[in-house]
Amino acid sequence: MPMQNVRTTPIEGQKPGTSGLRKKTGVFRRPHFLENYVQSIFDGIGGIDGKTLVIGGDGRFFNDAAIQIILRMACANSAAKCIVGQGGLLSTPAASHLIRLREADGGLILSASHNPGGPDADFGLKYNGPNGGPASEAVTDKIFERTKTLALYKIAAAEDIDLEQLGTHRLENMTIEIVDPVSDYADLMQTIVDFPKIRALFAGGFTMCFDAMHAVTGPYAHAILEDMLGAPQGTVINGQPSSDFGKGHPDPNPIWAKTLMDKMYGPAAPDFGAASDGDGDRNMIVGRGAYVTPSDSLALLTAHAHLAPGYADGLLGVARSMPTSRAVDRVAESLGIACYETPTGWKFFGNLLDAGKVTLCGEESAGTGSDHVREKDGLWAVLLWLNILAETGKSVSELMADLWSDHGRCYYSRLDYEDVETDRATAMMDGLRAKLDGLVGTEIAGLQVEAADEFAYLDPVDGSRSTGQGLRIVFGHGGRAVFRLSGTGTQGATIRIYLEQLQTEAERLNDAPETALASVREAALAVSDLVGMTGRDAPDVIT
Ligand code: G16
Repeated sequence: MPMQNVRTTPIEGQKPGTSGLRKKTGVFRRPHFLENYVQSIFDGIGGIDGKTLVIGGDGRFFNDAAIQIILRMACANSAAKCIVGQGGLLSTPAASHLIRLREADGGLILSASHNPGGPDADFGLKYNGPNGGPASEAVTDKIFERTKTLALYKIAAAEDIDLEQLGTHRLENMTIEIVDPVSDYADLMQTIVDFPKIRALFAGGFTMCFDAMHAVTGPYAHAILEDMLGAPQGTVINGQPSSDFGKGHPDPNPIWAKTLMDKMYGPAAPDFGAASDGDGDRNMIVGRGAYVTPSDSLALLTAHAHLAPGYADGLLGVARSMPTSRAVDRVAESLGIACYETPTGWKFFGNLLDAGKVTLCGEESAGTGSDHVREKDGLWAVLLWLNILAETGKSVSELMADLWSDHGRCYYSRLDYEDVETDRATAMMDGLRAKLDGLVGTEIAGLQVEAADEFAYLDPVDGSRSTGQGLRIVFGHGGRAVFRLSGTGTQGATIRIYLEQLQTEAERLNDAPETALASVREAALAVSDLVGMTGRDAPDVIT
């Protein structure tokens, strides 16, 4: 079989963002684009000669064609083995688990997560290391450097592999093993949460709706919730993965998971609702008439994780990304465990998890996870919630009410301004950054500024420092506004404003979030002059 060395030239714009490289699908399909990036990954990690890689994706358009290219390139770069999810499917947490279980040297995950899929939508590729987690900044920097000098890539001229056929295939000297994407992951879940307890909950008539959003968790949810845990057929909706996610936006939040929200706030609402995203790492939790913010979900899971067998000995510590609300900090303090604050991006949790400093971690962007893998894990969060509901016998609303009365409520919301002209978004951030030092002690929209800075993170494990990680303004009485530019968008710039307001007065724990956050929102818009600087008078998405 001929191995080809194909001459190429560097392609601009291959800098990995918050979570790998995400671009329009059309960009990934341009000549050499994918090949250049894959070769840069292989070179950036020191070559893959004799190595084993896990490969899979969320099934979006171009998933299977891209996997065929990656396999031919892995072969030409002398990899020993590739383990691939059947049909090219692997949820991100399942891929992370497989890397760890098989002691692979890393993996390539094909996904643009919650972004829509299709020829005119988005595609993405990221490299995860031998610990199963997203590559550290040091590694992604090496990959990016390589993209700037690349002169050739290696690829085998070979027929496509049948990705549906379970078992072992050969491509020259490389072995390809096609595995069931669900079974190892389902086995892992049984070691963490109490399956018999949850089975008894469903047997007792507990009802649930899980919206797989036409994405990768469909097969996992059908197998685990319906087949193994006995939830009635029909509990999982939109459970068949499709290459364009049923023309939807596979982002589990109240805007994009509207079908589920309508059901949960309707007259015949089930006891529990949940959704997951394109690649299965994000989750949304909603009770009957009770949406739970991701920040509150992290706090709730921290408070009750010990009820599940996997965490019966308690938690070592917890971590949250900086923009995530400080609700979990309050729970951690009451438990007497450490709470770490990291930049946005799951990769920053890896060292803390590997070093045994934290057991749970999470982000406002609907990501929650634990040390069982090195990615956030949507279905795991849903199962842990089910375990807690089964153990306590309480409803979602009752659990939340208890959490707020014990620790206060951190009202929370995120405003997203999408596809803003990059220059204008940058100018707004620069303008605000320049003001920060002078803000402390001043009053904005009636709120007193207590602190204002640009977040930088010193990794306590490897001593690396990450700067420029978001502008934060802390107000008196538990208010906070954070400003960041998204690192996952594929068009223009996305400005994110994160709003938070603590409330501890018992009679104000059930205010409408918009009311509770009105002052912080007004102050955030005033101090940033967002409307004047960007010409946008309203956010595109509010979660
Ligand atoms: C990725 C990262 C998360 C991050 C999120 C949003 O999630 O893994 O850590 O919170 O993007 O990032 P940004 O605010 O920069 O857009 P996913 O689910 O898209 O892989």
